[in-house]
Amino acid sequence: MMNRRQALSLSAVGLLAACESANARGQGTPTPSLHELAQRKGMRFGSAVGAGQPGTVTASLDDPRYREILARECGMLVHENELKWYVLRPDVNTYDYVRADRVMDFAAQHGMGVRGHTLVWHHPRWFPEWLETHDYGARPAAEAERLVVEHINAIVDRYGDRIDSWDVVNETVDENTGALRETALSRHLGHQEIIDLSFHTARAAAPNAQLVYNDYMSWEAGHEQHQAGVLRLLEGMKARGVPIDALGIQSHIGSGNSDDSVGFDTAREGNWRRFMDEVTGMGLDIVISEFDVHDKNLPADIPSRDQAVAELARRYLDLMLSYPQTKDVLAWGMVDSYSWLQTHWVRPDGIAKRPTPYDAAYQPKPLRQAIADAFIAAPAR
Ligand code: 9MR
Repeated sequence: MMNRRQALSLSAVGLLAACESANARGQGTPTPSLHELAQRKGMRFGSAVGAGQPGTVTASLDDPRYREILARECGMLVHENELKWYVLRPDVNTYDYVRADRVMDFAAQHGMGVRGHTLVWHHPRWFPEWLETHDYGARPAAEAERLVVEHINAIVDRYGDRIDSWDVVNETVDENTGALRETALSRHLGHQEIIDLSFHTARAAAPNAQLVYNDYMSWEAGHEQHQAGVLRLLEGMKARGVPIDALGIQSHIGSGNSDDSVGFDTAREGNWRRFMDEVTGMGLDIVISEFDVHDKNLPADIPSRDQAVAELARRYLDLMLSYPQTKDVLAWGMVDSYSWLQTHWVRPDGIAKRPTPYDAAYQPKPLRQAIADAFIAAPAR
């Protein structure tokens, strides 16, 4: 029997389909899986998973019920944090693969693909402290180059046969100015140089993998500078012959990800289509790389909150999947209790957020149905 809360939470979008498919295999196991639905249209579906500090939101891999949802719904995984420099590289000489390996092992056991996130998160906040204080010596540009090349080669050498898509550079465009961010590496080597070097190195190390620039410019009002900066970056890379295959559009949609974000849905669809047209017009593919729907500014009531989240997701995915260049869709987490948004920009009323396809009781939500429906409605590619 479904309890009242679960019945309510399913009452919004796609109620009938969700119940029918859930009942077919017992509650909480809708069929076909999201990955199966994606595959029918020539796409893939997957999720982030974390092997972080046990007992925290970053440790979803430790939870057998989370693993069960991944195994059932996903054809691919992405490390939430485990390939980042600040996790892998405790100091200049050490590579600590323990946590990253756990994700790779789980993916292998279940025959899943893996996206590589990320070789160079070119953002001063997310490099380890030692990269700032490192002694770059008499030839600092050469030393910065050596660090980047060595890092990329080491990671791709270890995982390259199992990772077919890399976020080579992540978030290097400043959201407010559209300019490239400065880090210790770019100070020594140059902004453009560090990006180009990363992509050329990745191509040489992984000649058959998809190489992606990944960022969080989104369709909401207020993202215009960010979008323009990313377009400038991509155009420059194409003009210089830098090997890039796709743009990773993180797709953290909804309430906006900042303390002063207002409202829930400030999408500017016409403007966003122009952005998508420009990107795809450069011959680039699209990866929806970190999808979730931030419900910070929605009223607390669960059925209406879930419905608003699902409706926005459907509108967004319909637009995105109308581009045949969109081939992979990855959720940034499958279960609400493990979402990064629980610990970032807490709701004024302090209650838990509901940004992912499954609730904290591991039951599918209207958002899960919205994703399924978007795959069903999408043109084949
Ligand atoms: O979900 C990730 C969270 O656990 C980390 O604390 C945070 C900083 O490393 O990164 C989060 O993931 C980010 C991703 O790597 C890049 N795009 C934005 C994501 C959400 O912040």
